[in-house]
Amino acid sequence: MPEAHRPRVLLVDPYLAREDPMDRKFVELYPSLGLLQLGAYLRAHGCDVRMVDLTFARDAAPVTEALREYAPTVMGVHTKTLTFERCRLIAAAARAAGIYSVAGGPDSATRPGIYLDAGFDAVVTGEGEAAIVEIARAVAGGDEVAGRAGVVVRQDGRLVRGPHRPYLKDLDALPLPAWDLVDMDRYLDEWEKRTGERRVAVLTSRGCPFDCSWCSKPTFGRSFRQQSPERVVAEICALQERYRANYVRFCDDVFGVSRAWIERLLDAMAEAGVVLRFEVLARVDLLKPDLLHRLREAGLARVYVGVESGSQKMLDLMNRGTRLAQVERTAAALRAEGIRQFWFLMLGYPGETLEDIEATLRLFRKFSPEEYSVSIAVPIPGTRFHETVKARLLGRAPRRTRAAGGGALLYEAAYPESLYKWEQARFGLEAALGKARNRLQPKVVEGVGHVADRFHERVATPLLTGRKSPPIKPE
Ligand code: B12
Ligand code: SF4
Repeated sequence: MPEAHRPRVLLVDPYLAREDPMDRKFVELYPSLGLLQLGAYLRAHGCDVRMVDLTFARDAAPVTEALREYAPTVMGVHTKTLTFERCRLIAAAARAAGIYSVAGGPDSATRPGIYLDAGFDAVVTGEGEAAIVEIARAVAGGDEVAGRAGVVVRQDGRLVRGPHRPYLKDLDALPLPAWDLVDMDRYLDEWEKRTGERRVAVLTSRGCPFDCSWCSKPTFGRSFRQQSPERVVAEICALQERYRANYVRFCDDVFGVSRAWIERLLDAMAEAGVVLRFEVLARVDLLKPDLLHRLREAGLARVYVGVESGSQKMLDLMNRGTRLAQVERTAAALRAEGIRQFWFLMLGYPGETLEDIEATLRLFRKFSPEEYSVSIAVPIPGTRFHETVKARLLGRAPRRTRAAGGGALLYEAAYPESLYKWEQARFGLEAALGKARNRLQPKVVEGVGHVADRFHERVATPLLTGRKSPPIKPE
């Protein structure tokens, strides 16, 4: 394509780490793989690409500068609920500069109308690669964008949605992410300072075939596609050669849905002589002890697991598809292998009683995971959970970060918000006691736990719920 007709695309990551309400120390920083993938694809399809990554910036000024200096054909912004307000400012800057703006990513896919109202010209609701190329070419050629697959625009006040865009079939055909679009050294230096390791993010699949009733999957739905193990190893080798990466976070929704695939990946890594440490997010039903052993030998250092609840009744209500016996087996195997475990737990899902919460706390106490997060269930629009509680929503703006992050109660649940907050604090104390077990006399630790339990039973529960507490059973 002649240089003059090449569409120029400015990609923007509006995430500003310094403004993340989660403490900067705890936020894990990786560049957006979605945008790096779009950048590589756009280049492979004849577009010129630049990117403004605000992660380490002070404010959004670099976007205005790039709009002026680069004068792109199209600006494409990655959206998360957390960054909505900044997206609005960025869309206004593009409009003022007369530049066509497109939003994509999880938040705008869930609520495209809000983004169009905020000033974006179009929203891409699913997989972005083919859609952004089509939009860039259409805008450069003065063609219509409305009606294209996977694209939503507003016309005469009405939302015009194009048909669903089929997902890319062959993920191996995608070019390697365009890491050069961001300041990789800055990310790696941050990691090296914090952990001594050069950490990078890698994706081996898109989507998830499971169907947990509270999970929102706005971009890839229930589609599930995997790269070949060879392609994954090629990406890791490139990251090692170019950036001296020695730790990989596999960013898949669920790592290793197929055991045969994991075995092949481990073989391919061994064949290529890849030496690294890595972490994954996985399901307890997929992590059999013998597989964990092999994974640990290959460098598995940390596993994020969605334990969610210590009550089988709750796991069934959530349609998790996991058994408590699997949770226990996996937690024990992780401990035996010396692999760090990070548990995700959820409180306040419909149907949960105080006894169920107690069961979750007991499970937590039994295994003392090294890390955890316990959130208050967030009903995300489009999920079955949201459908169930729609009539009982408390009308709090879902975009409030505290709420979006599971720190606030968003619907009229069985108990008041104060009870859930108190329960979160109990998990905090339990975690501290778990850590103290190695350092203090067991009697002291048990004593503090006992006093906290009695306080919960006799004071906190009656005060916060107006009901008697179920008796706390000893282990
Ligand atoms: C890995 C991951 C992380 C990693 C790495 C994040 C990163 N920088 O990429 C870490 C742990 C650092 C992380 C942090 C956070 N995350 Co996160 N994360 C994920 C996860 C599991 C995968 C993201 C990913 O790489 N996907 C693969 C790529 C290829 O897909 P994609 O990004 O969606 O991009 C595709 C399309 O969406 C689209 N697209 C995306 N952007 C654009 C832009 C344009 C213009 C177009 C046209 C298309 C387009 O095209 C892309 C290619 O097809 C998702 C869950 C999920 N499945 O999306 C959650 C998820 C994105 N994270 C989420 C959240 C809330 C966060 C945090 C805000 C948490 C916090 N601090 O409280 C932070 C924000 C940090 C940040 N830098 O933005 C939420 C966002 C929900 C929402 N509505 O906002 C998700 C959806 C999880 C969830 N269900 O709650 N996260
Ligand atoms: S919570 Fe995890 S396993 Fe369940 S549907 Fe969502 S991504 Fe899949």
